[in-house]
Amino acid sequence: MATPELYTKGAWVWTPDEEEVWVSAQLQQDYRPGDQTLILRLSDGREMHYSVASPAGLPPLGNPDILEGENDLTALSFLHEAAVLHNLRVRFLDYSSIYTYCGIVLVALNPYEQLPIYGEEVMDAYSGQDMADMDPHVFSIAEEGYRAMIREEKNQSIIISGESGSGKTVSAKFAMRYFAVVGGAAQQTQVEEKVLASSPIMEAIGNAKTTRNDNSSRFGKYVEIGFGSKGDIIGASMRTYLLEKSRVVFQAPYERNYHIFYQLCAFKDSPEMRALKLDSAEHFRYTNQGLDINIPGTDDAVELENTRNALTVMGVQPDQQMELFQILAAVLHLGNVNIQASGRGGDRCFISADDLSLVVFSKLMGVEGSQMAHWLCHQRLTVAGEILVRPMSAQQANGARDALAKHVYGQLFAWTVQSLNSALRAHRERTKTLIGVLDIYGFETFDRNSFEQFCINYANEKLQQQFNRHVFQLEQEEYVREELPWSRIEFSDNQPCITLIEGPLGVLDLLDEECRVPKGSDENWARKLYDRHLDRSPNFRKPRMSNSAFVLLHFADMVQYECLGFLEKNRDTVFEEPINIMRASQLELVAELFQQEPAGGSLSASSVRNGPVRSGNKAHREHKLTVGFQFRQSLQLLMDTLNGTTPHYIRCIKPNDLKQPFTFDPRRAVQQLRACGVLETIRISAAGYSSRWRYEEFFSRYRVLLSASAAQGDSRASCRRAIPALIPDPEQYCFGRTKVFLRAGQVAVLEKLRAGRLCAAAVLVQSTVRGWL
Ligand code: AOV
Ligand code: MG
Repeated sequence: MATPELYTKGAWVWTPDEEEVWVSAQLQQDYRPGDQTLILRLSDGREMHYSVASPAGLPPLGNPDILEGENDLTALSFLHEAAVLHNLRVRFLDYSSIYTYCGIVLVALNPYEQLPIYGEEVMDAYSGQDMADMDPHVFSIAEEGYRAMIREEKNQSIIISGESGSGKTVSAKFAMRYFAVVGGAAQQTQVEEKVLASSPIMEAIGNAKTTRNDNSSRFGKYVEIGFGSKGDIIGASMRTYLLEKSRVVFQAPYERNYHIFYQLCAFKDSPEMRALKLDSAEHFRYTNQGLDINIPGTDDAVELENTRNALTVMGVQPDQQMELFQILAAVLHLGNVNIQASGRGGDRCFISADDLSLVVFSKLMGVEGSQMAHWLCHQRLTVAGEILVRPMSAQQANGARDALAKHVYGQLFAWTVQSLNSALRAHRERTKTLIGVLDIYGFETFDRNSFEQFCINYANEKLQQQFNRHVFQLEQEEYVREELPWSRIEFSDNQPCITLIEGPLGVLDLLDEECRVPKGSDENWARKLYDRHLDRSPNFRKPRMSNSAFVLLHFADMVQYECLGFLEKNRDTVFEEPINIMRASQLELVAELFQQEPAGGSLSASSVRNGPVRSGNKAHREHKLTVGFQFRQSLQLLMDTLNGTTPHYIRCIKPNDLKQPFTFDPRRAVQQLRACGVLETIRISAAGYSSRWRYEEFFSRYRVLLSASAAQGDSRASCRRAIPALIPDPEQYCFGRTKVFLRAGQVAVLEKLRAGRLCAAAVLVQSTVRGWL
């Protein structure tokens, strides 16, 4: 790439820097082959000696000024990390441009500031345009997907990735809004409105404040928007992935439970909510563990109005809404039920008959309080065919109570998704093609990482692999198969980490096995992990100071997971008796929630058990699907779905950890760019071909452009004859064995020519017809 002749006195180069990652410097004398050092002058005037003998060799060269701020980084003359980082920064800080094309990927930097670039007039400007003519934007990617869907009659997907707080959910919402506006023009229906209304509802019940993001998605979501033959929206459906249920009963410092609880508490004094006996969120155990119940800049009361309006748009009537709120309030009261230890050595416990929280909980759920109190403190066991009732310790009962709360919330979440799906379902006509929008929880690491972070990071690992496979592996295999002249571009394959997690005897397998063995424990599982993977799996480490934690080297970063609690979270069991009581509730919705047996594919469903696993009773340990097992399956299904679409990628970058507007921390940015392979993506996009047609397909679409003589013979020969006339620059295409490959922007050129030709033909027909009349 960079040749020694370019290293002359006065040339600009990049040199590594602790703080800035790369700083620019000017060469003080010509470089001659054989020189060991270069003398550089940094912009602050300091001189330094740069060792050419280092493995890096000559430093990367600066790009010509004219390329500064370029909106597609494949245009850079010198393509290296320093140039990519510099350009993203200049665009972000000097031009407030948060979007940049990095080859086929749109990179989006989180501005942490509302920008006036999402209005309908902006959407109109993007609508109907070619990507090559448009400034990078979520809308340009959405438009590209929409046009490709119509042109190729093929399902598309917008895959949004990036670490926690980088802007995925915001981007997903703008993409969906774009489809609603662009696809909503044909008929005046409520479908578009409903598609948009699903977001605030899902955020209210599935998003929460974490230390990384004030509005962090704690579930994954894949929304498929269905379009009819005219490109108009006709419906949508949503699949969700593994909700973080532990948050319902526990929050780390400075985090919150799901937004909806605080929204309800903000309405505690409203007359219509009086029956719910709400209080300030500070007074409920399930909402006060994070110590701070507020999010700066968010008014939970206003948010509840938004949630309710959205529910109304979805067709959920006010009395049904109150039923939902009633169950949510009941969960809060359940958390305040006071379980008191009793018996010798505290092996038993009880709930006082006048425990107000229990009374309110039971009333709100339409169940018998005394029954509930009994079955929160006792369990039914079947030992050797006999049914026994055994008292629980206060600690066990607290665990059972929390498990019940999580279960109720999980069922309510699943029920809501189902209801939204029925409201969004297309009735009138059959969907022709779909565009899916994927917005999952981003990669995250906290002071303490548990099963939830493990699952979230595993999902991100899978998504990164889908990207690698599509962009690097399959692409290059196709070039080789089609016999194009091609030199391979290397990328960092994350298969070893995925094998470590989901392969035979991997982390998930060993976890499931430990959940099945009679005396399984988190400690034993840790030991098995060390035995199996230490010094054998390159992505596995054991922390020096702990025997109950392990470290995984993910594509994005190293994460230490604490084993404590993994088994229980993977089993996700609730006791059967409290569930039976719920099932018999006088309230329709409550009864309905618990009728549905935990379905195989539904990840928010817990497995119900009627005794403790450690009882050694075989009947209790059979055929249950663990959370990890189901999650692995649902991710595989998601990958299959995505692989059946033409993907469009948006890569969100979190430019600083302080949520500061337009602040660029180069170290954080470069870490994310490296992890997701942005540089390699630009390289392959610059060297490769963004579109391809089978010769027959090309022939049938662009027949109007071929002269009569060129259109003779087989389609391959015709294409070879015709294309040089249509695309003068031979660099812009390449003939493969069965396909013609085109560089970025060429399809747009051909489409314009075709449209012009068709239009001219139509005018001709019209004038001929007029002539006849
Ligand atoms: P995430 O979805 O990627 O994180 P969000 O989309 O929730 O991240 O973004 C986090 C916050 O960044 C938002 O609440 C906004 O305040 C701000 N933000 C992001 N994108 C924009 C934008 N385009 N314009 C203005 N502000 C923006 V997580 O769900 O935690 O992985 O699990
Ligand atoms: Mg999100």
